[in-house]
Amino acid sequence: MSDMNRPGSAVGESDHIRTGLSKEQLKQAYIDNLFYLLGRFLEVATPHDSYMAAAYTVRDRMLDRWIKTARTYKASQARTVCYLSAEFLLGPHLAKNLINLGIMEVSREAGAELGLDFEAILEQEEEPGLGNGGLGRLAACYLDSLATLQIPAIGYGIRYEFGIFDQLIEDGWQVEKSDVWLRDGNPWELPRPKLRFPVRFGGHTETFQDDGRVRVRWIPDLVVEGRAYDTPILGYGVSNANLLRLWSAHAPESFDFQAFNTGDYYGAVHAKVEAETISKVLYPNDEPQAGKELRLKQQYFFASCSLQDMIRLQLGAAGTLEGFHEKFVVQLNDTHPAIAVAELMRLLIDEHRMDWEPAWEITRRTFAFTNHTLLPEALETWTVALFGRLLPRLLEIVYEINRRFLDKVRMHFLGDEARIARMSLIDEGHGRRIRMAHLATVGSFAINGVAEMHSELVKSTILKDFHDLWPERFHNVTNGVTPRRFIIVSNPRLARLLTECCGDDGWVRDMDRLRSLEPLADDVGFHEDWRRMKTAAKRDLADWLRRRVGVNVDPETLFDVQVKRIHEYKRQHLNVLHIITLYERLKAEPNRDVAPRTFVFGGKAAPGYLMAKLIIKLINSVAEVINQDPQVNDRLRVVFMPDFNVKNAQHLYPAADLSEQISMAGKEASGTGNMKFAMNGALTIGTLDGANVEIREEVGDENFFLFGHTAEQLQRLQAEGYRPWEICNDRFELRSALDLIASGLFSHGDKELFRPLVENLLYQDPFMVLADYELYLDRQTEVSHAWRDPKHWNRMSILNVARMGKFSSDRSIRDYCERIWRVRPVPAEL
Ligand code: GPU
Repeated sequence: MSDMNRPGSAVGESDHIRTGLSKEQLKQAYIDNLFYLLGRFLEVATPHDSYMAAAYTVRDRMLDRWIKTARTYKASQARTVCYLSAEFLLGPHLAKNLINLGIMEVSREAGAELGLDFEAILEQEEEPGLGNGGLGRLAACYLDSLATLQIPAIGYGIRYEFGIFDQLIEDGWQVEKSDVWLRDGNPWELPRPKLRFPVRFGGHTETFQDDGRVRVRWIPDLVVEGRAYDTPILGYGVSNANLLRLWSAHAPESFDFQAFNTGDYYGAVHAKVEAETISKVLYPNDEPQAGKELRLKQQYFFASCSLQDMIRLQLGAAGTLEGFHEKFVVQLNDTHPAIAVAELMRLLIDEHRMDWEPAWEITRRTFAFTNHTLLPEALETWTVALFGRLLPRLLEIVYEINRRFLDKVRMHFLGDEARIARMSLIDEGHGRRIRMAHLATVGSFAINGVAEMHSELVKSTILKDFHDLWPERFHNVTNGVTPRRFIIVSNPRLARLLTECCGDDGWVRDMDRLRSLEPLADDVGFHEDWRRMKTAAKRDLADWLRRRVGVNVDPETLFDVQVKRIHEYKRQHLNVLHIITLYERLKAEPNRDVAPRTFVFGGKAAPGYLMAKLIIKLINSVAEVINQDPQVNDRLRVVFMPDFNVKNAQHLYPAADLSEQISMAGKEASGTGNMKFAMNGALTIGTLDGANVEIREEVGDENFFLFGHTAEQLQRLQAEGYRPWEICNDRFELRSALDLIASGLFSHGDKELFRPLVENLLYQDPFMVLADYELYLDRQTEVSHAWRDPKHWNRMSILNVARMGKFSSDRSIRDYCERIWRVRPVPAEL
């Protein structure tokens, strides 16, 4: 090894083996890493070795930027955004980092010259699936935009040893397999073994005198240590690289020697196991609330570690905690980290000997809270009993926050006892529970929803009383997704076309520039390019489905896609009812002229959510019958893509013609898949729900297939006494579709299998599938007609892409910076 290669030699020179970006340097660095980090050489390297060496080669180039960014931020003394989230659904790093570094093409060439199969290397990466769905993926998009916009930011979360389960489909049913993403090593993270903080659980509290003041001491019965693992997050086309810091739980010492020496070997190891369980596995429920003790432990664990880390940084820089809120703003990603409000109070008061008032002043000026759901069953509460047993000191603090808060409420709404009970942090009605959304709201200077409609509903429903009290604290920040992953990485053909049309790649950082595509919407030559691009993506998907799922689909057909978590409110079963109706129409009238379609579904069901699992089984069962029926299978195909995750999703967005966003109006806070599809040129069939409303506003009513009752209409229907079975009486095709499921046609004659699903729809239908069925079918008929006119369809598709600029996560992050965080860019230079 030459001097230059040795650690410690100056970095930052453009000719350096660890930093240089030329093809020759990349090749040399790759071989060097293969040799020194993996103990291999080209001729014997496995695809996984190649992936690791490539990843280290890329990481080296990021570290350089990361260190310089940290220095720049430190010197600037700017405010840092801390994004606290129980989930970060990052997706594969390698391709994304190559893009953000601007070395995708040169790396591809370097790989080719070394005789490497570049695609196979990218394929090697295990998905870091530290999230369930929308909320976790949003956090990942926001990290990308924060770095790209050069905002000093840290993502804080949990380094789960097992992420979201892998989904297998066996006999049409979902089967869960644990996700061992760390098994072959994670080249993107840097362990920080010296960066560790204690986190207490259980035990009791006592008071003591200190300088004439009464203070509280918490004597826990378990102390867990949080250790930091850092992952650099590089911005696109800039030198800024931010930090994602994830906490892993450990026992402070591996053995309790006292117990060990007295012969209690198992007892001694027990504490270690108990501690390490905390970061073992991600809870696989999106929109959760199971009330599990371990979940509360996870929440407190990462909130506490993150705050202790911020305090360390603040004391290191300023030597005092005064002005903490000027140096840090903490965004709570839903209520999962809301316990941080009470924990910051505890740290300031108990550990740093502050008085209540100044501590509260700092706390409520530090936090901001994003709500991501209105579903009543997803609003987190913890029983006082569990909370007090696990976190006795935090319960005292929550009570004190509540006492002072309710005094204010009492004064503001003189004598309105009902309101006081509704607003209390403690729900006295359901066995005494702590309402985490109320804690987050009371402890935050800003509260926001994730789409216009959702933010309005937050103000008028779940947090209405708080909006009456503090209207100025309520905001909207509509979600967005990053075009780096969801256009450039996923859909390179579209990216190239957009760059050609815009004259340069400026659209990647300023998606509003795609408006310059609008004049091309009627250009015959451009239509040809558009068609070619789309068809190529559809061929790729068809190949992938053949290889990976073993099904054949025809790229000439309309690709109609619904991928997202399986949930009744998202109404995958409404989509299935449409398919069954088409099937029946074709069976009754074999020569009927219908636009040939391929229906693609994908998504995981929470393992304990039986109805969602039955919906998966229904989709697969309908697929089995239809795909094998020669009378229709040239015009209808149904595919369930197993294990929907970020990696697999990237094959879908570019190939979709129609995006299904058919949730019950008022239930989907925003949705973000709707954005990913539309910015890749799919047309949307959707309800007036979440961000669909704004997408339609942007792309134009005439380029969007709207259907369904509004949230208000549905509410009225429900208030009047909704009787779904009556709808069937006058809708012959609906009745018939439900009967067909019940008849056993899709279950080898078994009439029982789908009975719970059919009866639920007929007699409860909590998400009002039947109420929207006819409107949905009518709209789908229009979709089919539109598909028959490719010129018109392409025009709509082009206009969708041209007008989706608002839904770049860069816009969302700018909104947060201006409306909530009050932070500015701090550019890092190489
Ligand atoms: N969402 Br709360 C999740 O994915 N998980 C959750 O625990 C909660 C909300 C989703 C919403 O369902 C979806 O509408 C939204 O687009 C997304 O969060 C990001 O805001």
